[in-house]
Amino acid sequence: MAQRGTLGVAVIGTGRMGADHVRRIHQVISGARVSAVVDVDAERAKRVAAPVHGCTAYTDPAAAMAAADVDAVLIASPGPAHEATLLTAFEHGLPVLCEKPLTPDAASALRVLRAEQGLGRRRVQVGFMRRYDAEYVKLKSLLDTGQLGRPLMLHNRHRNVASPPGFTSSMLISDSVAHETDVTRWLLGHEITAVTVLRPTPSANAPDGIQDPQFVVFETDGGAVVDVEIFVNCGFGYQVQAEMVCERGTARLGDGHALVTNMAGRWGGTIAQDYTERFADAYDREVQAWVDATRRDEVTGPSVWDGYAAAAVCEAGVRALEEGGRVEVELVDRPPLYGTSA
Ligand code: NAD
Ligand code: ISE
Repeated sequence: MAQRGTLGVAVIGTGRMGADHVRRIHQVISGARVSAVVDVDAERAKRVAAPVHGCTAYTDPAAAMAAADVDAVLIASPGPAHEATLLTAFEHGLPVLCEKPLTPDAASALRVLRAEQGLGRRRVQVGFMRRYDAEYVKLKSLLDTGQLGRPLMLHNRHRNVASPPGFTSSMLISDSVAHETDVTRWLLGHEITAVTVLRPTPSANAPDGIQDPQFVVFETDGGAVVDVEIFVNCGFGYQVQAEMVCERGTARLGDGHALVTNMAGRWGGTIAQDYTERFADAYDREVQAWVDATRRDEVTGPSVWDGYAAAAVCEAGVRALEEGGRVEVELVDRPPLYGTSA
């Protein structure tokens, strides 16, 4: 397949992630340029567009998608706005990189899936960037060699310094544990079948009324058990760690031992403070992979099926949090468009 010229990208949503992706496309990766930015906040869109030569600021996603210099769309608006933007992109025949979550619930994710199925081809890469993180990629490769044997358990720790304003107890699952639903499915190649959420006494540092931390347990259709400690007001740093326990050994990532210092009778290192620092390389590789595939007229990486499955697991997780007990995950049959493996 012949490679297209430089891809004109419309970045929709210019908040924390959107502005970072604009910088990345403008300054870090190759093969694409930011030809449009869109934000319902006109001033913010103009501010983000200003340093980028040839970039037009819009407030209406549909207007940007109709522009002649827009070949592809990167969605970084909040989750509830994704469905409408995805469906408009489909109408315009545009390829999409959509930040996680695909949509905030399983019903809307399924509508997107059915719409993409109706196109008869994949159009969307979902922004589960951990699949592009060097450590996760190494862990996946090791598991795929079979040297460690069959995976039995996966322990995850996911800690943020502080939750942003408006963050709710259910968002610890739908916004944060969404990542662990994806890495679980991807690393193990299993679907998650049931979710249980345990609720320790909230940290005194959590905003009033927020159930933080939570301890989430997944069961999978391959017989594995997976736990996730999610703690979004830990105060000390941004930490994502995982240990896979297999029949013949274990493998662990995220200890952050890149640079160890010895000083004044102590040894140690630093802890990243947020995701833009911890996963900077992963975001770069994710967006470069999307641009490269799009220029070959291909779609790779996490699919709408993966986004739908994550939404269904998170929905079960939120019910488990609110009602207690073990909640089974309901999934429709996987359409052939999305292959056979998580
Ligand atoms: P944010 O609130 O900082 O920014 C969202 C921006 O979108 C705001 O500027 C807002 O005005 C704008 N907006 C709202 N509705 C819009 C619409 N309909 N059309 C266009 N613009 C609209 O949010 P954020 O933290 O940047 O999160 C954006 C997305 O990125 C979310 O889906 C979030 O889950 C995801 N995210 C992913 C990661 C990751 O690690 N992959 C990290 C953080 C956020
Ligand atoms: C945020 O939206 C992300 O996706 C981050 O990666 C995650 O660590 C954080 O908990 C979410 O709120």
